Amino acid sequence: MTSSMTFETMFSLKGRVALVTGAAYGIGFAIARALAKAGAKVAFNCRSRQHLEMALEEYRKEGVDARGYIADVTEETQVKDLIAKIERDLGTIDILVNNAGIIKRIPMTEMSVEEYRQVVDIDLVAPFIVAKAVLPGMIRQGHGKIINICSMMSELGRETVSAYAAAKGGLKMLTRNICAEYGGANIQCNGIGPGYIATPQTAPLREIQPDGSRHPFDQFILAKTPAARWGTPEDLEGPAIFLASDASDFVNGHILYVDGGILAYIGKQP
Ligand code: NAP
Ligand code: GCO
Repeated sequence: MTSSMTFETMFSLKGRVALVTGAAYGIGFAIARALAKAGAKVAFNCRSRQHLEMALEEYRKEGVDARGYIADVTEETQVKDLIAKIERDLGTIDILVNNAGIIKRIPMTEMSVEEYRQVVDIDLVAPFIVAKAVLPGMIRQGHGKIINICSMMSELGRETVSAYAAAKGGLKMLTRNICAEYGGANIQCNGIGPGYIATPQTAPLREIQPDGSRHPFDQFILAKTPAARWGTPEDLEGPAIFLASDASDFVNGHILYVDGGILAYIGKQP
């Protein structure tokens, strides 16, 4: 805690402007809601008008005055326009959460190059595009927080997720490189590595089987997780507030794994 901070202010985001990409639902929605509850003015984007309208209603129900924008994070022109609109509507962005992401679960021998490129474009190239667009404003104002949403697959491989693991491994190193390049401008760039979280992205891995049993992968994750449960988007709220706040001003280039202990555990003996 630096001399200008008090315990009451070190986790406060009052007066800060936050952009959470892909925050129409899932992890991004929970993080954007948390940053707003901590005092930030929040903006989010997604590609679908339907998702945007649904999300705005959900934010309103939660008492969050979020600003929503349609923008595809892989399109640099759309991202530049997005940042300009947020700066017009809310002010210079203090906090960026690169959350938007997809996964394709296809064996490499069956995955097309186009499918591989689509995943890498969204999960690795887009965080570069968005960070590049917000860094000038952070440098001008002398502070900034960038949080990249990484993954267990930033550390581990798994069958059928080659593109995703390559992208999330690269995102870990992009996080460290932004730290290296802009730490001197008082910009902290860290990652959050969620474990297995119950969202639409992982719904296929949790489907109840025809015989009423749990999905085999669901059972596998429960055996691999010391907490013996799937994470929820809400489990990521505190870590996100910490990395977005003054409390983490000397934390840089770090990937904070929020995984219930998966990475520390060999797995329950069958
Ligand atoms: P999700 O439920 O599938 O939500 C993804 C969000 O990203 C949606 O709002 C989607 O909205 C948006 N999006 C996708 N492509 C986009 C694009 N090109 N431009 C703008 N928005 C885009 O995913 P999630 O489970 O919440 O995951 C969020 C992040 O956490 C991802 O980076 C994921 O890799 C990571 N993660 C997830 C887990 C997990 O277990 N769920 C664990 C570790 C890491 P539109 O489709 O409307 O654009
Ligand atoms: C998968 C899952 C994971 C999670 C997450 C784990 O198919 O293995 O979707 O990739 O989404 O990334 O941290």
